[in-house]
Amino acid sequence: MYFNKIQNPPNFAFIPPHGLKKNRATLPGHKIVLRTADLGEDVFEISYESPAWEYRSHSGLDLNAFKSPSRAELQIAPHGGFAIRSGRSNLLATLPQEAFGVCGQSWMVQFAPESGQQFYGMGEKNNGFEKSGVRTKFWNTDVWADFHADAFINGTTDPMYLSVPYLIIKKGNTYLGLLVDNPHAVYMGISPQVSIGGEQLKTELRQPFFIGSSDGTARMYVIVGPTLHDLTCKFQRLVGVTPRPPLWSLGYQQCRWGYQSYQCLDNLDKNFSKHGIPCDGLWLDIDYMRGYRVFTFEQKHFSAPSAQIARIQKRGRKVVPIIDPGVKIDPGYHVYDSGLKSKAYCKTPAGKDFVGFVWPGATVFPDFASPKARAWWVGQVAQFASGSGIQGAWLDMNDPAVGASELDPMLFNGGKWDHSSYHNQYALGMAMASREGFLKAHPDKRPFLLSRSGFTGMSKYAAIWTGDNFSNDHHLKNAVPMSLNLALSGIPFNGPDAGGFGGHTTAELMIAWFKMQFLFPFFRNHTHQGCRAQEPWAFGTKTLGILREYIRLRYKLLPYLYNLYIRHEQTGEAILRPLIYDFEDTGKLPLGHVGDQFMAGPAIMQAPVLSSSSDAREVTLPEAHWFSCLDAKWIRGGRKLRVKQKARTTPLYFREGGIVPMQVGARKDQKNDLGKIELHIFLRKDSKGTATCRYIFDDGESFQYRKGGESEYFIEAKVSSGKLQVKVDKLRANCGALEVSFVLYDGFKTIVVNGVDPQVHPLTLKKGVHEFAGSKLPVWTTAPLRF
Ligand code: NBV
Repeated sequence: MYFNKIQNPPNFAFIPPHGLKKNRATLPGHKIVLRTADLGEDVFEISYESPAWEYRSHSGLDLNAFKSPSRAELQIAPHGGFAIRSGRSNLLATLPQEAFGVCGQSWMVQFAPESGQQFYGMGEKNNGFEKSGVRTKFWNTDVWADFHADAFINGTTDPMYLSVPYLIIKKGNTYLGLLVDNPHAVYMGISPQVSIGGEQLKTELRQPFFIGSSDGTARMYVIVGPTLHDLTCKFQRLVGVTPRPPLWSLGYQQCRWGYQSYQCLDNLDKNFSKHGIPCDGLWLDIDYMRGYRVFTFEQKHFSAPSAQIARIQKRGRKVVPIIDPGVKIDPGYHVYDSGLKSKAYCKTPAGKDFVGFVWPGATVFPDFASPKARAWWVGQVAQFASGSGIQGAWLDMNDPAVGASELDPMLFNGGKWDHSSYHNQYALGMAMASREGFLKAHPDKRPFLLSRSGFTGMSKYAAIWTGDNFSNDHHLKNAVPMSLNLALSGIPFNGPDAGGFGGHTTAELMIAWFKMQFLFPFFRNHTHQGCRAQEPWAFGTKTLGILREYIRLRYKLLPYLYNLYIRHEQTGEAILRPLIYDFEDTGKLPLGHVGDQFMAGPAIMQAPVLSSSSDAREVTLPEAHWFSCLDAKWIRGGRKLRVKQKARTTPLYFREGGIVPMQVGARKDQKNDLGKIELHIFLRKDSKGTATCRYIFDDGESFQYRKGGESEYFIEAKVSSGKLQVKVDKLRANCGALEVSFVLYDGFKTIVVNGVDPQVHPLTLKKGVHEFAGSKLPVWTTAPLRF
């Protein structure tokens, strides 16, 4: 498979003008039937069907998620193309000729380009934040095995491990989404330049943009936002939201290829305690297994796995082992034997078990497309999880990685499905079955899974890390746009390996990386075996101090972060988001290309310095007032500014109107009490409008919240005649009462809480200094109150 070439429109036969009659058309090799549906809320299904194509997507879209009627309209044209219109404006239209075509089993849809359009999404890609000019394929790769080292060291590989064929089209402040619900190798050409031998050919006209796939039903969904926020919520509801994760998975995670034994875990645990660094997860890479046999422990590394894991977990850190799908061919090894008995492995066209070559040597692969094989895997995971007491796992090599074997002969669903119809969904099937296995083992514990590969709908089952990156500035720079586009593509819980996986990192890079990633949805430090030590204490005292500061800061902000996840499950809202998600793109201050800054939720903006050798950058501050942590004061937005950070500081901004729940004091370990918080209110004495916050807390680990087992408060704050008026509404307190102290960022004389409630008046405000992100912020604080 060529990864870097996609289909060329001139090779396609398109439905001719007036070629669509009663939604039917004939094309070489295909009798096309066009089926459309308005799913409500401006979500439309468009499906070109042919007896030559199958629909084998396991994305599990929720087509009933949309209740209210659409305002926009889908119109079908006589040449088989379509348009989405709202009132009198055309939001999206296929080309007026040559809209839908085929070339053998491949199909293509061409769209009319419009000036001013910009493009985003595309899941996990190395091709920048905005996608104009991109030519790309969606085919899960095992990046280090499939590309030359130059490409993966420099961060130019495409495609990568995960495929979500989803394109976001922006025009002004209107956003549309286009999801191709097709598991084969989908491709997109976003008005690509024509080139030969690396030279671009000059073309006068703007090229159309097109999408298509190598095979399978041409089914797609068009969603009208109109805002990026609304679009993301609808898209996420269509593909399924990430269920509320266990609190521990939001904490800092420590990993390394080489952590393999109880001894390693014990040492790590002691070091984190000694250095006063909170850390929730200690990860085990492949060497904990007996000869890389999945679902086993090497006896000399773990003499009593369940007791030893229990000992570490009792100290407050979870143990997270890697699980690879490849099963060693080894008669007598219980997993291999039972899989054989259950006919659980992928077949070749000759009906043999498909063999690849991975860590354990000759290996067979579970056939996740087959319900029976999935049920077998569920059982294996459940047994492993209940036997060892683990509550989460790391699913690697599920691209699937099969070593140097050609993939074509690896068939699915009992040998009935060709490779390309399930390849991109292999990790999805593995994640589905693994989650079910964990739930079977621990029915009232929220499992946490991290996966390398994935497909549309993946976030219902697992978080994603962006695979094997490198410890260099290219990967540091790629991380923000990649995670932002993942977040917009329905994969909210994601993050890169902090510090970089391949190559030796440096203290400077670690500092830049931690400052960038400490508020990412997922925060795990990981490195390759043989690379220099990458634990926070491995770089001397000064660096330790800075890395520790940013890890502690994540824990300080954990109540805020956790509530972003809660909100995500309720509405589909993104956690990490680009500026265009929260702000209008005005002609005065264009935001469409700002992919090196981000919002973490609605109230915090980070503009990290994405270089290990610089301390300055340009920041785009959208129109608003911002409390700048760098300057320790309020500054005006609506402009670009040049900023300079110090060794311990970073360009971090709170947006006016935000109320940010934080834990109390500096966090020196991973113990959390979400019922005792500080509410940081970002209002100035002359602020207009109301700041609001819905704060929810629960036990952080069980499913009781689904039966009302949580406490929920609604907080409102506004300035009136120089006083700060705060209202705290207790909606339910099923997880206990809330203790709050208020922290203000302007010198208010008075704060009035819940009107004239005598129980809480008079309230005194104490002027002080809040040490935060390396700065000393002037604050005014109240004593704690109970609600
Ligand atoms: O299990 C070893 C590594 C793992 O550390 C890494 O995070 C994965 O992405 N694994 C890949 C296999 C070997 C890669 C060269």
